[in-house]
Amino acid sequence: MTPSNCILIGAPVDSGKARRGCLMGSDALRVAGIEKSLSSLGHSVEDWGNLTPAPATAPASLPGHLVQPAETIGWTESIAASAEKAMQSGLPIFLGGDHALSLGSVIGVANHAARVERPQFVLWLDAHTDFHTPQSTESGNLHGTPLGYATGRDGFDGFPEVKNPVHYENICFLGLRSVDPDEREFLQSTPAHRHDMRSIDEQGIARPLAAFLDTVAAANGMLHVSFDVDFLDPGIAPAVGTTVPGGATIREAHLVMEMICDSGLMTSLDLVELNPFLDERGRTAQVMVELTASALGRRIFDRPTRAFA
Ligand code: 5AB
Ligand code: MN
Ligand code: MN
Ligand code: MN
Repeated sequence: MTPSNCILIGAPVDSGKARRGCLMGSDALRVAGIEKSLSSLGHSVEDWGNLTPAPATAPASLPGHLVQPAETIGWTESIAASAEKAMQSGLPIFLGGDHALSLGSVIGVANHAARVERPQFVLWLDAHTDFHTPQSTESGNLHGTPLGYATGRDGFDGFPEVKNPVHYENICFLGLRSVDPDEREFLQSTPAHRHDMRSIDEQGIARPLAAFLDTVAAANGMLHVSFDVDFLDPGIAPAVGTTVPGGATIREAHLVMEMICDSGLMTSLDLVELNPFLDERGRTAQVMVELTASALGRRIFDRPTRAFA
């Protein structure tokens, strides 16, 4: 595996939902040893510290039930700017923070991809599809909207302009098991690749992922991986506000990460939704760090470069 320049970007976003605690996630991932685990694999690691949101106001045209829209608009601006900058010199790893972080990280990396004239792909590891708009979300929690935003859906008044929307067919969801009726109806009308837990039970997790990675490779795409803690089963990852039973096992998750590593395609990564306040002796933070290490080269034995085809 080619060594990367990993750029740790703390984004302690906590405005994406009413329940607080994700702001501690960035530091918990550091305490769990993310820097050392990456450097011991031969990567260089820079830590850019924790970002703060740009000052922002929410326009009156946004629906009134949204939770903290101004803060999320500000975060989106500062995270997108930092993402674009980091893409020029390394592989950014966004240490969240809740999933509202990805409104900024995805548009930032997509702007970079457009500049270097490569298509942007997104692998969404999550129990949820996060495809809402400010109008369709019932909870008002913007951590349920990053993909709706980054694909250019209407209704995000006051948010930074999405200059390079991600194409639906360039998105692959793995781990779905909680999808709201509006998201479901809309997504079913798009060519996004959706793999719910039932299809993973039926065909395993490797096959759909291998097919997607092959598509990314064939297009010379850039691959953003967005890893929501609730992709994992709450039994192995309890530190999350939105637990949904029936998630990925520890081996399924490692296999996903190992295949991502073998593909050599990942160009940016989000680690989001970790709420250390709900953790048990740091074990969820530890699992996230170990899975990140698998995505960046930790392996049991050496294998041929492409373990799948
Ligand atoms: B997460 C729900 N769809 O909109 C909503 O954890 C949950 O970033 C969103 O995936 C979960 O509130 C957002 C019910
Ligand atoms: Mn989720
Ligand atoms: Mn597919
Ligand atoms: Mn999510």
